[in-house]
Amino acid sequence: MSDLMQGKTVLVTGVRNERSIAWHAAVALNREGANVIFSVYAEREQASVTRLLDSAGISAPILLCDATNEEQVQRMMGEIGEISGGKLSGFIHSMAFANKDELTGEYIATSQDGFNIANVSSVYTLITLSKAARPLLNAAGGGSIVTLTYLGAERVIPNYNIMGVAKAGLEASVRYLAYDLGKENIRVNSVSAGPIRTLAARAIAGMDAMVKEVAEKSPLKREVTPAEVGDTVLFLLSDWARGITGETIYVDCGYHIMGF
Ligand code: IMJ
Repeated sequence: MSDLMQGKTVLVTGVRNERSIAWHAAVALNREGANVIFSVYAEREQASVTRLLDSAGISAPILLCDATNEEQVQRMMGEIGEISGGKLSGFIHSMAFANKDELTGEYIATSQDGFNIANVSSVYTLITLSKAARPLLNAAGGGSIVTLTYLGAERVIPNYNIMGVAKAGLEASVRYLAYDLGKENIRVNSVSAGPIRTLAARAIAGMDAMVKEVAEKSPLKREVTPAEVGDTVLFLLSDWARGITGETIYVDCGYHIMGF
C-alpha cells in the first residue's frame, strides 16, 4: 500500500461482481490508501459487494441507491457526509442501462421510451450524482469525477445502438460538467475501456468473437483487463491527474488508433 490516496474518501458506484470495472478501481483505491464507500443499485448487488469485500479483506460501507431517483441520491450524499466528516474527494460513475431488445438489430428501431431509459440511466445519473456531491466535493477543496465510456460513442459498433448515442451524450456531459465545476477545482473525466467480459457485456451476442478480434487488431495484441482500467480510474481520481479535466482516456490496448 502507498499513500497516493491517503486521506481521500471516494464513492464507488456500479459494482456488481468480481469482473466489474468499478470493483477493480475500488481495489486500486484501497491499495493506495483511500477510504472507499460503495453504492449499489439493489439488494442483490449489496450481497455480492459484501462477499467481495470479505474475500478481499476490505471493510467499507455499502449504501443502497438507485441513481435515477434524485431523492435517493440526495439522501445517500447525506449519509456519505456523516461517514466522511462532510468531505468527498471524488466518485466513480459506472452505470448504464438500455433495454436488451434495443441492443440488437437496427438503431432506427429505437423506441422513444428506450431512448429515454438509456439516457436517464446512463447519462442523467452523472448529472444527478455530480449535483448532489458538489457541496461535499467543495468541502474537500475540490475533487475528481470519473465515468466509464466506450468507443461506440464515436464509431458505429453494430448492436451498441442507443448505448452509443447515450455514451456520446455522456462524453459531451463530461466536457460541460468539467466547465461548470472547474472553477471549484472539481475535475470530470471519462475512461473509454476496450471490450471486457463484464456482466454488462456478457449478455451481448457475439461478444466473445469481438473481444478476440479487437485483441488481435490492437497494437498490444491482447485483451484489456479490468484491473488496467481500474488503475487508470485511480490515476484520474488522484492528484497525479490534477491538470486533466474534460478528457476521455482510452484504456483499450491502443485499438482505437488503428485505421485498418
Ligand atoms: C453492449 C451492447 C452491444 C455491443 C457491446 C456492448 N459491446 C460492448 C458492450 C461491443 C463492449 C458493453 N458495453 C460497453 C456497455 O456499455 C453495455 C451496456 C449495457 C448492457 C446491457 C446488457 C443487459 C441489459 N441492458 C444493458 N444495458 C446496457 O438488459
